[in-house]
Amino acid sequence: MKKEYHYLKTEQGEMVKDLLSVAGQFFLSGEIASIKEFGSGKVNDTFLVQAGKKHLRRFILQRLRPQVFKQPDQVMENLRTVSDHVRSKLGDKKNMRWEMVEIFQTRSGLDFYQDPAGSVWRVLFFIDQAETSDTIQNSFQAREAGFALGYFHRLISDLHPSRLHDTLPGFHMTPLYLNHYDKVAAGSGKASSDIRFCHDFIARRRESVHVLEEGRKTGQLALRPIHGDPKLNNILFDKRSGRAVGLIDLDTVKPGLIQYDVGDCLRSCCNSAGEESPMEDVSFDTELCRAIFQGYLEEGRGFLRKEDTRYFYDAVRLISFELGLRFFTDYLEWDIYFKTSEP
Ligand code: GN1
Ligand code: MG
Repeated sequence: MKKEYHYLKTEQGEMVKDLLSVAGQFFLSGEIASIKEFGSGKVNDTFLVQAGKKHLRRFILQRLRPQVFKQPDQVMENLRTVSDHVRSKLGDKKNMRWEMVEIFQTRSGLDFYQDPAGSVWRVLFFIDQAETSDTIQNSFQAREAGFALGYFHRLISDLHPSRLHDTLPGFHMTPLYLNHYDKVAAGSGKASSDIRFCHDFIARRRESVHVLEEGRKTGQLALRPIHGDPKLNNILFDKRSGRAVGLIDLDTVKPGLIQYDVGDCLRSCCNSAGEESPMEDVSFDTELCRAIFQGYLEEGRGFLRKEDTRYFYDAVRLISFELGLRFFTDYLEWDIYFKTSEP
């Protein structure tokens, strides 16, 4: 069979990584049928691998972005901890489909491979008969999305946050993004009417960025394991029934405030035009929001406290602002963090 990609072009344009030899750490080289780029993540490099002796199976091969994940071994330890925890709780439930990301180990029995340049690579089992969606289809799907986040939160709610490394210090702490923006903006020579618009937009809202962190400081909100990136296309739906069957992209699972998760899920799913749409098409659909909460709260009853729900409204505004702030700051810094296709 044709080998489709042997090399990965890094952000710097170097052709340095021999994908076949990386995949060869996990599979016998004669078993690898193809390796193709896959997905639309803005951080890691992701490939679909087909491999197997008689029957080909699909796997996800990923390189963790070293500029973002400074301690990729800890990201992998978290993934192992969460994956084992959830799997032990699911037991052999037969009445409902729920998929948990599963690590496929290297040929020497490790959870990841570190290449000579220091990059961490891992392989995950591909989850079949499931799909993701870039735009929300209807209220049924919205309710399922809410259920997925609530169920995931419930499954990890008894995992003590101290068992997880903080792999991205400052991730989802909006005031810290604002501090960083202030420094970058002060030294940036970029100027245009769009840029001025963004600076003004931020100036008018900067007082609001402390709301969740204040809640944490006063003890109203508690640190718990969170997903960290529960946008629509990180939710898996069963191909036939359309029911949500799992959350993927667990690299940002770490101790945090679940309000950021709820806010981010609403930010992503209630904009029925999808994340990559032009600004003028973006809206927030309150009917979808209602459906998401119906799904979420049914699961949430088991672990939410009264104070938790009081912050949900603030959270959706805050996380939308935070993401805008992060992308705009990265633009001012010449796109060193996110892989983007448009200014
Ligand atoms: C990044 O790589 P991806 O698309 O899963 C980012 C998230 C943002 C998202 C926006 C570690 O996630 O925080 O919400 O882009 N992940 C990290 O699309 O920064
Ligand atoms: Mg992500």
